[in-house]
Amino acid sequence: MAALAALVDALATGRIEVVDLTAPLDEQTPILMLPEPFGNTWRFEREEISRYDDRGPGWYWNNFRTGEHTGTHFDAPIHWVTGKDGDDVSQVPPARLIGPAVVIDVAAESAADPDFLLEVEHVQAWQAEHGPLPRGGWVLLRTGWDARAHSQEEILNANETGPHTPGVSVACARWLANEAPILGLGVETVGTDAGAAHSFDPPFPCHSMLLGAGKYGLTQLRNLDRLPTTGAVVVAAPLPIRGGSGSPVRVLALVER
Ligand code: 23J
Ligand code: MN
Repeated sequence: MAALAALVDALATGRIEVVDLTAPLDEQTPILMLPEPFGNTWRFEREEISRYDDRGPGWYWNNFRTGEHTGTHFDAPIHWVTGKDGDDVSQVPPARLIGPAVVIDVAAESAADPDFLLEVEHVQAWQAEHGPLPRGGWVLLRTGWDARAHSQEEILNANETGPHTPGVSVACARWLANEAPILGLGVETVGTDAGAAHSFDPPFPCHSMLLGAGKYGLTQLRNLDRLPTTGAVVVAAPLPIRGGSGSPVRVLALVER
């Protein structure tokens, strides 16, 4: 009880701030676009049921349809073939939906090179300065890409050679999956993998290796610049879609001020 009372008090006094890491969801929310012959996720779409009118005089409501991987969303292990025997999104233990988070800031590197890849050496240098990666926690990769989230074109940054967005190298994805004690990886881009990751060996290494190791992904985060390098606590609670590979998610960070 004492810990929760202290939390409630800190929230009321502003000693702990709640930072929303979620991109708003509407018909313009950008989506990943895979090339032919692959299928693609639906955009967020909605249809009005009634709006204080003869279809419902006292009430307003909508139906919506969306992909599991549209907007800020959670990748569950079964999203990838390497994790097919792992948890679906409804099976992720609730205790794993709340955990510590650290921010690795590569915004400057990503501005200079949109194909920037995080390497094991970068993470080791980060750890030398800030301590070990959090056990059961998120690594949040700050690239500055959230500034592009208003535009499908800008966030994908594609040309004739495909999308160019920052991410994680094959070796670093393998290391994060197999050597790091983390819960998962969160990014500001439309997927946890770099734009060029379709051509990596193996392709899409973050998906392949992290989900294969029972870890999770979070995408299209924003406001990572408002988090401390270490010490935030993240609540990421996807919808419990039975058998689902992922879900749109509201991601909240608790930050001590
Ligand atoms: C399917 C295939 C490739 C990728 C993705 C999905 C995602 O990024 C996703 O949203 O999980 S790269
Ligand atoms: Mn996804």
